[in-house]
Amino acid sequence: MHSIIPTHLKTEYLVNPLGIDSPRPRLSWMTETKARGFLQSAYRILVSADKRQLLDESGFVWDSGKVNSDQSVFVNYDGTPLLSNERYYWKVRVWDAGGNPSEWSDIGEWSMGLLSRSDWKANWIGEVFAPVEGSREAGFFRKSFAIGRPVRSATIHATAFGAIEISLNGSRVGEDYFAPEWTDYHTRVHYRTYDVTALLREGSNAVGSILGEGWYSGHIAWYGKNLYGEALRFMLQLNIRYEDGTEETIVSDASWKESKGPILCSDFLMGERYDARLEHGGWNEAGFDDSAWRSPHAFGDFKGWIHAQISPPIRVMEEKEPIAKQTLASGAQLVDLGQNMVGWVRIRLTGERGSTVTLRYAEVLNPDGSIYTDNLRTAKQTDTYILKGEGEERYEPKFTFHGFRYVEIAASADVNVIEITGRVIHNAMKPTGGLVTSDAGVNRLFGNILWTQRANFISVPTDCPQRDERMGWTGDAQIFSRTATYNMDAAGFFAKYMTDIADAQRKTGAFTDTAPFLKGFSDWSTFVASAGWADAGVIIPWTMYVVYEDRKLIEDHYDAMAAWMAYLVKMNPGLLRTDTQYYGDWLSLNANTPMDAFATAYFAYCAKLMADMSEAVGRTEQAASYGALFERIRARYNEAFVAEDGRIAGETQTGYAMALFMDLLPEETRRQAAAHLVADIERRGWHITTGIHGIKYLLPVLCEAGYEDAAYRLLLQDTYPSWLYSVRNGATTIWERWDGWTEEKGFQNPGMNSFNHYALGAVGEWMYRYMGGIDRHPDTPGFKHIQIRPIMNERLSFVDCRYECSYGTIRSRWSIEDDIADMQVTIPPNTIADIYIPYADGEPVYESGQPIPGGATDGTGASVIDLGIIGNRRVFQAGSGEYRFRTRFKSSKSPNGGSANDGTNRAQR
Ligand code: RAM
Repeated sequence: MHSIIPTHLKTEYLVNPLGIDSPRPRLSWMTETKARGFLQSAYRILVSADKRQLLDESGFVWDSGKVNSDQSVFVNYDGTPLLSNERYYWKVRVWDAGGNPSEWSDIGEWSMGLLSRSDWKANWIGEVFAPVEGSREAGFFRKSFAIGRPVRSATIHATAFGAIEISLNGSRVGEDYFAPEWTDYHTRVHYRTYDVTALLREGSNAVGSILGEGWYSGHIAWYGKNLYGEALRFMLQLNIRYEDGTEETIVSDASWKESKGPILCSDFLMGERYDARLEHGGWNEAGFDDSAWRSPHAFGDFKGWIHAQISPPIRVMEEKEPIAKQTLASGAQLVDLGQNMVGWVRIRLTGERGSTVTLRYAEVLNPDGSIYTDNLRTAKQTDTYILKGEGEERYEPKFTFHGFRYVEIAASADVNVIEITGRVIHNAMKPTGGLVTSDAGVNRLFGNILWTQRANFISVPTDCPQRDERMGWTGDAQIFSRTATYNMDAAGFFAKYMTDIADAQRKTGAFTDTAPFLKGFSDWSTFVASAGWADAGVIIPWTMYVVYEDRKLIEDHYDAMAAWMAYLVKMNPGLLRTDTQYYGDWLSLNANTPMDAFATAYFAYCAKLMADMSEAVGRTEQAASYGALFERIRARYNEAFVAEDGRIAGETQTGYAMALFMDLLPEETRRQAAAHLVADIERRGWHITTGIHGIKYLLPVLCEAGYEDAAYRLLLQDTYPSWLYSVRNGATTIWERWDGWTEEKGFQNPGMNSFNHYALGAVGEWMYRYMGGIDRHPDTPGFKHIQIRPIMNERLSFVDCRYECSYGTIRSRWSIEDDIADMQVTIPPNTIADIYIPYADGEPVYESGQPIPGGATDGTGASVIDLGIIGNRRVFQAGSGEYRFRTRFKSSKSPNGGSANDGTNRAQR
């Protein structure tokens, strides 16, 4: 018997979250066992408000009882109502198919936030703006209080219009940056919850907070400052529970004290200016004399939503050391961190009081070796530190971030910079993917995609992290969303972003092109309803459903999505989508996909996804009507844009790829269209012409149509324009445009030339799903039924890919050596997988050295089932465990073009 144990307990989207406000949180777990073919037949969940009672099983708020079910993802809590500010502990045990119980899991926990408005006893305090463009000082707020008896637990709940950093008795509370992050502050603001039990002590205590501008009043994009308002303010409450059972609440109110301090300005786009001579030593400790500080301004209540943040917070995730330093002609130092990244640097230095150090950040260098800042537009990305001259000093900014690889340090001669460290920030999502191949360029490309995600998952999925933009462009986000979910556990991040999208929705039903939407600042007629952008409101929930089985996200946004579909139908009664301004296949190269064809394709696609999602949440009638709508739009699309010989209006790679991927073509036309697509690629010398949309669809449809070698040629192409062209020229992140820099012309289009834009990195999805071959089964959401279908190609000798889905880690490694295909596959517990193996006529397939069928059992009775031959593959179904298949490769090729694919030419969704 192998041991079985549930692990990786999650509540809602996070491990042991504090302060959630969903009344029936959903519980998920994985199961660990070495047994092959493990399927869960039942589970039992116990939840208690007391850890000891959970351990000795003496008291619960919920005992699910033994539930006969294989569900282990998003099980709804179903016990007695959960209480504000309470902590809950849970454990789970499962049974296998033979009825054998597992061990109990380790204990997971969560705490509830403040569930009703009346639970907030605190007041909004802060400051009214004294407007001085670009130089608003951060406010320091403090309050002393006494603790007279032993504390059992203490929790801080805090929210802010602005960005807040909290401290207790001199220690920073939590590790979050820019809390409570970016939302549509007209509609909603997040709060954060922290356990501060360990920071309190009997006697005098002090709580402090620093309030920066954040997204609330700092610069956003090119719109200037104070987009949401001027009055920076926060609300904080410390709930203390004493050992004797009594409770006390310390709240923000007019009795706090406020002062300015060393942070002379701190702005996301502009940078920070910090004068260490103005520090108040010990300001957040109990003994501090605050008699010279003033009373803060008290504000009335906020009428919008105050919700717990459901996504993981922004944290420092990694540090980078410089790989090179040099002195520039100007005398300034240039530091190279070796990686285009997002965050800032921390410096250790000495120097005289009043001396200044100026740090300027940039992504790339000019030919003369100076930093290239033309592409920043009006963003300054500059931090300035003024020394206090007291020995060794340490500085890093608090309320700004930069997109950079290089830092230029200009300082007076007396300043000695001892150390400089890059601090990498992003929302703290768990890494879930990995890929290594025999090609170093491909590996670097994969790394560049990851780094670009790290750089741009900063509260919202931003287009870029450096210039005066950094907005949540919905088109880029939907195109990259599937790649993002392979790289990291992005379920909570996108669930939060869907709230941003829903909050931005116009009264007409139109979704917007950016979210949060800058109401009143964007021209209300632009940045709305654009094809491929606004459609994110449908595509993202669908993506979260197929990856994470998140049905609740569909339910939560169903009405919003239905309103969007109704808007589209109303605006385009003839079902050809011609209503809005479009960006189309943005940043394509010499290939214009006609706007109406592009937009109509997305219209059809959304109808189809709505049909699927309606089905998923049991709305059968709507499923049928969206299905019918899809068919009607599809028919109109074919009439209007598809010629009899399969040519599609515009004859672009993007046009063909979208039609094939989105299932817009009748069966007979699919092959013709695919042939036209490949002919175009070949005519262009095996180069890509797509912009940010076609790029997602291109390689998958080539593989589905049997042109897998063409897909590999595009991937491995390293002449301009191509992914590896950027890699070959030193890229460490994905560039915004193919032609942002070329050997011939150098930098181009400085107004729109980011070197850290993830959209063209949407090929990451293909890398996992096709090159690695790790996918969900097309009929099943989540990875409960897995499909391992790697597209092997001798241009690479091996690919090793892994992905941690909701059930555990899936691995697919293949290699081709001496004509032998070798596949190592790991399937996680409580799933089954269809595994596609190159089919060589008459050639045997071995699993762990044994020919199959027959003999592929491991003694537990679990076996590998032969599902027969599909196209050019032999398919086996297997349960959890590790497998190793070997067979001949070459003779498996089909006669017509060397395809080892099954040639089913399916549409993909
Ligand atoms: C640019 C953004 C983004 C794109 C829009 C249309 O400003 O950088 O990538 O979605 O335009």
